[in-house]
Amino acid sequence: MMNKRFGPLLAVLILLAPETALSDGPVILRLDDGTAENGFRMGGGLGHAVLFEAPSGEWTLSAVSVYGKLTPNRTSEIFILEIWDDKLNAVSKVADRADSYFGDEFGWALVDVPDVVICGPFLVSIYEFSGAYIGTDIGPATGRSFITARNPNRILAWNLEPYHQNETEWMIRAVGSSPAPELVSLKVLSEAAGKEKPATIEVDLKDGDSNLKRATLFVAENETREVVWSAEEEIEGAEATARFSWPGTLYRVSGPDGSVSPVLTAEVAGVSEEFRPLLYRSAPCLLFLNFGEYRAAAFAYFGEDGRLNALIDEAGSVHYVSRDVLNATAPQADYMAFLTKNITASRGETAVAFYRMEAPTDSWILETSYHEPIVLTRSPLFNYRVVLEEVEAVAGDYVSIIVVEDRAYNAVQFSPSTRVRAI
Ligand SMILES: [Ca+2]
Ligand SMILES: [Ca+2]
Repeated sequence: MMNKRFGPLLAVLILLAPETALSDGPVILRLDDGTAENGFRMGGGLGHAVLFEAPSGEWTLSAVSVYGKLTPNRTSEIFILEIWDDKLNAVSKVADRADSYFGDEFGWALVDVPDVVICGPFLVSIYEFSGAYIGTDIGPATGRSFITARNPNRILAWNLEPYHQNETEWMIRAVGSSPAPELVSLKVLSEAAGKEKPATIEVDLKDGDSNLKRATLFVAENETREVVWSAEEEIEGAEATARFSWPGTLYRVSGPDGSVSPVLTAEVAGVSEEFRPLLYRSAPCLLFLNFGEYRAAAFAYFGEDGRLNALIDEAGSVHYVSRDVLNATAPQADYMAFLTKNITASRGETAVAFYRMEAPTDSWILETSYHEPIVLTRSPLFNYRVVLEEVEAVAGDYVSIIVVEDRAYNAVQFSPSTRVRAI
């Protein structure tokens, strides 16, 4: 019921210019975490293969990124890279010199492949004939990294002891593209923002392959470029209109020892009537447990009255719920007993750091950082005395930034040239 919010946006680093889309660049599919714990060469005509799924109906694969390095005494000068469809037929391939792409140190090589339109699952495999090591990410893995062989094309049994398939990820990524959301029109319907009459922005969008997903408004102070407000709207299909309003306010979180603002929040969707007053708004945050020993991306949930009512991490683990939430769930339950057993957010050992975002003038890249952490020093019986409040934004000019995403991981950014104004 509590959906993940902001995650994709926080990962998005995009350029923007007034009323122009600049980020319909390629999308990178990856299974690895970006750091190599090891490197392997197969030799013997065997391949390192990774199974991906095209993120939209027709996705054009244009390149493959491989993390690798040359083998010191290599017996082969060339490598072969192949793209296989779900029936293991090669649909695109490249053969080239290994030393044109790899060096003596590990690094990412971008290998251009003949463009191929892909539907559904596909395999990317590289045969290095002992000429190169392929970077290997060891840790929790998807089980979608394989060992393959060609002619006939086949997937072989895993035999890389002591490494298991479910802890090994080849550092091979697929680079491709699909139609990105496009702007039809962007109108600032009302530029003065006040509680009575909010600033209103309307954006008409279209998408060539009909998989619109979400539009998000960010409002940033013109001078400092700090984002003070965000709001998102789910959209779908080939055409959509998103309408945003900003009442000239921002959110502040106060704890017993001070407050932080602006805090970016969203109204919680899909909550049943009885929980709605308790889980009204959520804010993405970083949760520090055991004096910072453990940290997790999480969401803080606040009630309509502003009180902190829940802390739930990205994986869905509940670290705190208030007495009111427990009462609504299980009226007979003893909160003190529940606290001892189920609450991992221990008083004094837990802190919550809320995100802040900036849109610097020089780069126009939305940057994410954190506010000072709020340490939960008071009792969970009193919601740690942490409260969310809506307060007036400083009067002045603000810029608005709209990020539009589709279900194929495209994220495009637009900004109207008209500013909005807090009055
Ligand atoms: Ca790793
Ligand atoms: Ca699309």
